[in-house]
Amino acid sequence: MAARQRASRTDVPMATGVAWPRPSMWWSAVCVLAGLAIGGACAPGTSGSGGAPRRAGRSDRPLSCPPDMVLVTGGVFLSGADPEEVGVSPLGRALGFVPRPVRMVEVGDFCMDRYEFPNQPGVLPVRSISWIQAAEACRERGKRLCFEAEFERACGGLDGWHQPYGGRDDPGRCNDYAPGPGSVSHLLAPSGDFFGCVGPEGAYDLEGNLSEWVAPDEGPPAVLLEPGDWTEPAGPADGIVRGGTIWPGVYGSGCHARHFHPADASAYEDDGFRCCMTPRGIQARK
Ligand SMILES: [Ca+2]
Repeated sequence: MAARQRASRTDVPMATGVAWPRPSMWWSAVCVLAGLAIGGACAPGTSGSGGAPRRAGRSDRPLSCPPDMVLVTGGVFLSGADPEEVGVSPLGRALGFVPRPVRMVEVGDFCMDRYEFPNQPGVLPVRSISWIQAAEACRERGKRLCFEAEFERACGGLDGWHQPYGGRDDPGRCNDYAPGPGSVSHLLAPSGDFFGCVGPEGAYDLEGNLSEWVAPDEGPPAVLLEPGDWTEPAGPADGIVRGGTIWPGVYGSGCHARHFHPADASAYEDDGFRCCMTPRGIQARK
């Protein structure tokens, strides 16, 4: 797929580990210097390998998810991005479609649908659905909409990558670089067709294809580094949508792209969703 190269969050491949002091480095420093142990996030083995971790002090049972979901272990991760890194246009800024501020955030363990709803590989995902309808569809399946912090964690990993596959754009790897305008029905891909567009734990299409409705985080997330004026950008509407879509939008693209629509709006044909739930083996979130 033809695509344009855009400035990425780091111009150094993350695989080399030579990027500017990204969170894993900060994180180690914080753990050592501040002695933090919030949520076990400083402990080894909490970086989301998709295995069956045990959470000290929370349960003796290993965590597990249904086979069509991925397990994402909780902990502290880098949330947010600068608008320039995400590619927010002047119009997007004027509309308030900007990423969350850069900060460390804690999230609990969760299960996430491997694909956009209806979570079936090779099937076109559901679109033109309101936030309210999406939340109900998840509820009917014993799940819930993913929280915003969960989307960020599953997409960008612990290091807050710009894309689900890493810190540097690889145009065409996700379905988010459609050249020029086109109909969504023509450009939308069946779930999993972009097989390289996968996050650290195995969730596909977190970037691109459809941008995704998410639920607002429950309670204030923990801010562990650089405390200060971390005012959450308020949206112009009550429904949050995360990630890029088929083409670069006014709100940019990647794991940190963020925009808003009214929760009852179903007219946006490039918006979809996926469901999350609490893993088996720990108590349900309050
Ligand atoms: Ca998506």
